[in-house]
Amino acid sequence: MSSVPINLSLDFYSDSYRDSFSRINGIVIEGEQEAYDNFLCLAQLLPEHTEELIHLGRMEFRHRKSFEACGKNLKVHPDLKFAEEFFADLRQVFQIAANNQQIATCLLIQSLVIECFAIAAYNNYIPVADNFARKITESVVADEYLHLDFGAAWLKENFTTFKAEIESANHQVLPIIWRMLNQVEVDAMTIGMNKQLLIEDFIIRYGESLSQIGFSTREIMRLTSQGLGIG
Ligand code: PL3
Ligand code: FE2
Ligand code: FE2
Repeated sequence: MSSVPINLSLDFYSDSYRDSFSRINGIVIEGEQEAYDNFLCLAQLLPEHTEELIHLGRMEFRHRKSFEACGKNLKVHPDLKFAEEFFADLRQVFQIAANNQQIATCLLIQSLVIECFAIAAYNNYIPVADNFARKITESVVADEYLHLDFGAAWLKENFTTFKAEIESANHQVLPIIWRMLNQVEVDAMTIGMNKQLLIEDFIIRYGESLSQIGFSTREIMRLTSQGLGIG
């Protein structure tokens, strides 16, 4: 894969680029912070994996710092207020599940859905990023695969017990993800990303993970089209 920007006319210092980047940068900083909080919460819910989950959480904290550096490099202030609202619904679903000790739901949200969303977004951003952010994002995305693997392995091992819970969590969360994607579409386009590719990459990666944990192709079609308006 070539790393030449698709959109050669991107000006990383233009007002419109920096305006959109302030929201995107806020989203990834807040997203990494929430991922950190979620892994620490999971560390308490899964005593036999506490150490590993704290380790994964610490990576998220470093990701936050790394993306803060990307904003500073472009002299952009991340719009954290926007970002907090952006994640509010997803955070609420996670917190309710955590309070009810619904481990499978929490893992599906953080380790599958959010990580697949992040991997799709970061991989789409890398070819159009400035040099500084590209290197950082490449190293961040390598970590995100580990976070995805953790959840996929646990859900696979406990698939029969939690199949119905996983389906209901998917049902609750995917419409929120599509809404978030629509909300970020214009800013993502301004920084050179492509919404269609982002959606495709998310569906492919998420579908592959669902297959890995035990769902059939037909079930995956139903699960991934949930809330897309075709399911
Ligand atoms: C999990 O480790 C992190 C969760 C972060 C979620 C980020 C979602 C990104 C949404 C679309 C913006 C992509 C732009 C990427 C630029 C760095
Ligand atoms: Fe991360
Ligand atoms: Fe992660």
